[in-house]
Amino acid sequence: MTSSASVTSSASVRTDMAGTIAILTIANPPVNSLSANVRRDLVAALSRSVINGVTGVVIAGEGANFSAGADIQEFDSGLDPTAPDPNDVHAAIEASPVPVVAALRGAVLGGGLELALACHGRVADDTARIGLPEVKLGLLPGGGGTQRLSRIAQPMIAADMIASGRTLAAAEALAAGIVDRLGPDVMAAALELIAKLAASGQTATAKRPPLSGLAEAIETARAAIPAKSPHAEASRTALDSMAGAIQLPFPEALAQERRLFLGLMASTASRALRHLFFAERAAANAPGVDKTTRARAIETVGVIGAGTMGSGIAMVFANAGFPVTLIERDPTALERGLKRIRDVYDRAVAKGDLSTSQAQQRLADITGRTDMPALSHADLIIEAAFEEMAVKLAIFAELDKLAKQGAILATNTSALDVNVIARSTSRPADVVGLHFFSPAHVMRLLEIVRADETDAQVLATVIRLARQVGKTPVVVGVCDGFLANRLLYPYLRQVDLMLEEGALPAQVDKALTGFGLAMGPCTMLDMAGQDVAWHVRQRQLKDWNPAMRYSRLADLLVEQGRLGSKTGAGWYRYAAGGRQKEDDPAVEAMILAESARLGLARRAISDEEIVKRALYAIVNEGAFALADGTVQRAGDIDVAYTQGVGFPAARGGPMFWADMVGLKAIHQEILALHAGGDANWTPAPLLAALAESGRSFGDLDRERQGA
Ligand code: 3H9
Repeated sequence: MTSSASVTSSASVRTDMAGTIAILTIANPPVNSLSANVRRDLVAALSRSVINGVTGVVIAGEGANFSAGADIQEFDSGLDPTAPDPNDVHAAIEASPVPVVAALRGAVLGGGLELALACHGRVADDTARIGLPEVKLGLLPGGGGTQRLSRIAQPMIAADMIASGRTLAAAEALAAGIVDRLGPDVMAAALELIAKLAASGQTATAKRPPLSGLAEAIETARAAIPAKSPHAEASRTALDSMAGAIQLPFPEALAQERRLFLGLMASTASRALRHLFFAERAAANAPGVDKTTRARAIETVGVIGAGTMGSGIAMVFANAGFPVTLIERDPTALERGLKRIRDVYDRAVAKGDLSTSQAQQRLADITGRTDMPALSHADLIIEAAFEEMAVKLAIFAELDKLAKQGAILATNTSALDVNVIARSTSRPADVVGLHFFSPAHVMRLLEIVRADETDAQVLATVIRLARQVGKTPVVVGVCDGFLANRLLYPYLRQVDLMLEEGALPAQVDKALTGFGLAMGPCTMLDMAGQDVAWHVRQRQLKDWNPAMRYSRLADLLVEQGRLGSKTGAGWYRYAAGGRQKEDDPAVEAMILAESARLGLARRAISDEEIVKRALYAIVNEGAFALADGTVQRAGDIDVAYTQGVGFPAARGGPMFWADMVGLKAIHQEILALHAGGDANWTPAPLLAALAESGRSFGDLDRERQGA
């Protein structure tokens, strides 16, 4: 490229000259978001360049990314963006007398793509990831994206991108007409394109007509919106806005887009999804660990136990390209585990999700062994054996002898004391809990359990590794059930108590799925196995507070051998071998008999009461966990519940939902429930304190972050 000299720089946009062409570089780390100062500096730099008589302008991003779009942080600070708003920036570009070309690399997302679409041309290298992901935040592209993409991109692709938020690779964007040319040296390609545009004259995108076939593409995309998508409303609204390209003159369509954008921005669903965006990123932060903490190198992984969890965990790492040694002492059980893995990959190939060669590669990365010493070179060893302390301690004693120095030793326990496991070894600093959720290769949540002596480097390593293998890490402290399960215990207790008082399993499930949960609690326990929850209850009953009401209904199920779908019966009955559930009169009779035995006059329980009691129990326990320090942020609970327990993302997680309901109201209702004398409803002092001071869980997170 032509040599350039930096001539002007403002805080967020640098201007360099390449001959008579100005190169404006957005420099707003980490992702060059288009905050108010960037917009202002861009307009100023452009106008200065034009006044100085440049023959063309390139807009680029500093570092690896062009721009990840609007600064999402700004959305909560007021509905009207500080001038100039994105449309003013785009108008300035379109009014430029000389061609303006966007040089695209890395993230070209949301407002970043909208900025590029307002330019007269676009070039990209093959690192570019191009998309309008606004719907994933419950928004629509509000800076002309629905209008300009309709005039440039192949309509079926444009409508799908806008409704689904899907990101395109550079080559796909070229084929769709979004990018004019690709080149390994994006700046050289931009200068060439400017020369070509200057010679041929250029038309601003806004002046072009929408492409034909748009109406049909919009309807096709509308029909493809999944009914249960957390952003279905945003997707539909985004397509309505896109239709403006056909129905209205450009300026009016742009004004309509802005109106619809502002409407979505004020919606609870968008606030919830934006909250989760930041909560997900914050959840990876733990005291004493930050981006500068050195991580250990992880190249090989060992997994102990080839059951459902162990084989799922092996796939998580093989899917990300790690060689995995899977240990199971019994050769038959090992073969069963390997077959389970083969079956998953075969199904993925049959569905077209994986190519045969990808599946073969992943399978080849998993080596089954029956001898523990095969793990002596592994950098990370994850124990996923039977959930019993004696079993775990025996395995860790062996690992302590054979694992290499510096290896990270992890347990996938879902409730046992990781401190006890860690201290049983001579290297407690290397021990951590990695609690995967079933099915491990599908569920995104990974609870990282920090034991008292877990080393900060170990924690930093597993946090980074989690993101590398596509999981969302949430760091939690040691307690019974860690985060997700701990908060489920009081929830499930309320379900059983409501069954005693007058509800039936199908009604409870319907009320909670009606609220948006992916699965009702009775169905969930039938799937997970009633015996699993029974073991937890038996452990807890050992030091039960007699002031807490306890229902033995779920225990009666287990005593009758009704362990859930695997035995053909639990809260529901199941056709032979199937998962199709139906109500079982025997269960209803059992529930009614128990109510009678307790002398409870059964009453109609409304869906509203079911939702409140079930969710308030989670919120109250969440407040206890926040106060005792096993959970750092309310946002962590929201991330865990939306990604691990099927809580609807459009409601932001239980703690965000509680903030929306109002902590004062919830506290009052918990006090009323507690007045009945049941210690299950002992209000968490933290909830009381927040309610009394008019603060929210969100406020608490912000205060703790600032502390
Ligand atoms: C929009 O553009 C609306 C317009 O249509 C119209 C308006 C009128 N803003 O994810 P990472 C932060 S809506 C503010 O960990 P990665 C993020 O919080 C926007 N901050 O890295 C994190 O901060 P921290 C449409 C942002 O490499 C840091 O950057 N755009 C933004 O795994 C690194 O992020 C989107 O929805 C932002 N826009 O992934 C894109 N983006 O270090 C959203 C990131 O303090 N962003 N941050 O935790 C992404 O998808 C990913 O962040 C990206 C990088 C792929 C870019």
